[in-house]
Amino acid sequence: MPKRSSFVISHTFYCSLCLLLACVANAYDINYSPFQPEKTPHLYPMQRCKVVKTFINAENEKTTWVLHTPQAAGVVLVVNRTLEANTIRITNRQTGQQLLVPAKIEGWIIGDEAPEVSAALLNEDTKTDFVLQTNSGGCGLGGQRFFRLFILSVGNLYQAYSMWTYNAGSEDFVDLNKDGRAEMIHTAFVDAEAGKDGRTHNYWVFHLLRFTGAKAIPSDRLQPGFPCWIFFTFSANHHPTDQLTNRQKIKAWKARVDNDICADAEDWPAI
Ligand SMILES: [Ca+2]
Repeated sequence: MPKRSSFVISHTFYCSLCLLLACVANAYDINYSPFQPEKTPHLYPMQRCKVVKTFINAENEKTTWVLHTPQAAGVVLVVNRTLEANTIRITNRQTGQQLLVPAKIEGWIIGDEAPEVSAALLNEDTKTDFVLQTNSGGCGLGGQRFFRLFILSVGNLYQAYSMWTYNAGSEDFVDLNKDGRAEMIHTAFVDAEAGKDGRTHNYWVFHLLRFTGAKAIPSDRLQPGFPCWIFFTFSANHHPTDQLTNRQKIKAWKARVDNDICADAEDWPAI
């Protein structure tokens, strides 16, 4: 095991640090974004699904939210919170047919607030897809961990695909190569072995994902500079790090993810 300097901080400590620094909520930490501040990319259109009805059953502590969906989607979207599990389900608006096997929602649903859900065209077809996200970190600037559930159209049905990211927000969804399709900027927080300066450090790692069928897959080739490793320096930094060799990045990525982000993330390219 490589010896780690005291500078490498644990996720727990980092979250505590973020509580102290908390002032701005943003997708990918704005101080360490993979873009220069004046070159923030154009956002991909997302439509927030607002709550239209809330049903609260105090006796069994169940809350049900019915969310607005675009008319063209032709679906009813319902989130259930119970003592046992939180789930989301989708049915055909006309027939009531179940279109999604009820999918489990991880992360937190706090108080009477429904989780954030947005509609967008994410995969390659022209049917509406959905993204649900919940916070699970409770940290502030730069450190909030989020659960994301993608509900993707496949034929006439929907399939769910989940992952964890940091600092989730609508700014994560972009069209960097301007081809009319969405890319998502995924954020990971990785520590690696000693770099060029002989010390160990933490890094934000940004990947581009694109949605194909029922999955999100890495698509870094669409934009030079991805995946992007940004040295966490306790002050704003937007420059790819030169601390690590390609071999060290590959090693650090595989060691760090280990099914932490999603089932496929260990195989995402590190360089
Ligand atoms: Ca779709």
